[in-house]
Amino acid sequence: MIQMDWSNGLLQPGAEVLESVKTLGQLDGLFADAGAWRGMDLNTVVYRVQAWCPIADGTEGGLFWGNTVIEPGQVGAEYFMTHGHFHRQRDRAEYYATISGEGALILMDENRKTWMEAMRPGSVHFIPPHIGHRTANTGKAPLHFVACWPSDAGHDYELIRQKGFGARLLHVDGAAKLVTERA
Ligand code: S6P
Ligand code: ZN
Repeated sequence: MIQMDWSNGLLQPGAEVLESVKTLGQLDGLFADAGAWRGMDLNTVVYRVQAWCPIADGTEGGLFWGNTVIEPGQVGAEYFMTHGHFHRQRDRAEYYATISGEGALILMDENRKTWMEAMRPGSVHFIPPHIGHRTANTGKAPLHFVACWPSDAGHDYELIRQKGFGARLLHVDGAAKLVTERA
């Protein structure tokens, strides 16, 4: 058992809780506007993740629990966002549930068809098998959400690192708009 603060999703640190922080500098190449990225303080924290892994990574039949906090911000017109990934075992699904803030869950199938679901306090999202997923903060406050995924899902970042998603979430005319990448 561990303790979670339901007001923000944060887990009590412990031996089974892994923590990571991603700064702008660690997200080189993620955002479309490289010029805007270079002009920013690269020590700026974009997002933090905690993952409770009570059994070994890769174990079939188990579950992991985690939370993500994405800071508000933009690189050029593009909202602060996570790397995004497919699960290494592509047929593994996942749940996300939003605690606070406003954002978007960006989803992409294996043919690069990309769509989004709005994230708001209380929204619960099912990420189906075979679907790449990334989250972005479209609001002015931190976006907090929790997640639950199979312990044998694994993470495949490579495909998305190389090709990105089929669309980017941009701030256009005062609103969040999913803009399709040109081929
Ligand atoms: C794990 C789950 C989340 C993400 C986190 C950061 O399956 O989807 O905990 O790891 O939101 O995103 P990313 O793409 O950097 O792992
Ligand atoms: Zn995932």
